[in-house]
Amino acid sequence: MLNRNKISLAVAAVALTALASQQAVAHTRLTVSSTQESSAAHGTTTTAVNIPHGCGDNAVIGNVFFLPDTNSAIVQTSTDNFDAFETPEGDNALDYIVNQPFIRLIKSRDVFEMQEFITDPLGNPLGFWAGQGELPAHNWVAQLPINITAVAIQPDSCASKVVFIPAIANICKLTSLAEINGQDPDNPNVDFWTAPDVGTPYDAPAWNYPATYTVERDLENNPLPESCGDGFAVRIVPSAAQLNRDMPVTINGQQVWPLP
Ligand SMILES: [Cu+2]
Repeated sequence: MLNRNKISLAVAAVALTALASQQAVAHTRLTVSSTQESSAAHGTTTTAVNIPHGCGDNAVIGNVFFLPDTNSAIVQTSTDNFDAFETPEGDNALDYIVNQPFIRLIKSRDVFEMQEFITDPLGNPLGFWAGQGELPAHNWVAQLPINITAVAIQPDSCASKVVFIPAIANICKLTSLAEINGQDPDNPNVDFWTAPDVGTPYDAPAWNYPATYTVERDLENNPLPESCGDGFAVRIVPSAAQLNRDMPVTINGQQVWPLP
């Protein structure tokens, strides 16, 4: 009896794992989505924005990717079991991390001919947009390679890990925001992989859930303060102000997406 239970549990586990990895394959994610914290000055994680399909039957003709700007980011902390999150009043991302992660673009023209950095007001690269190329809607996968610079976790904080929520848009038609609002959900003009409920035109639909980039605390070299217990997870999400600032694609001072 015991053995049979064990076997059916194992079968269920395999089935669940298969389901989970299928979901991971189905959506736009980072190929490497977690790393350990590091204070190494030049430490980076090599990863890529993985786009597994078009917007329904529409080919992807552009992409936007950026990390949250910690100056304005929404900060959430986990409550129980690291699953549910709340947004404490007045918390700043730098309460939990020592430094903002930036990106380095790995030079590549495999999918898109044009790439430009998306920067913070000081000129530091938070992300990029890419265009002039095409990912066919079906049976092709695009990988847009980047490095993400190392992040250190605040030693006196209770953060056991920090989950960055990047904002990603797969652009399939150059349209106005109005045409995005009313788009066909089966063959959309753009697929947003962003946090829902931020309150911008770029929020993902509620059924969607965004990509993540997790920085795990190095518990050996940066142990949690005793008073923290097991600690909690922190989630850092681009603010509405940042989404409205960084999503639009501008070439030579002219906004090309969304169409004005
Ligand atoms: Cu998908």
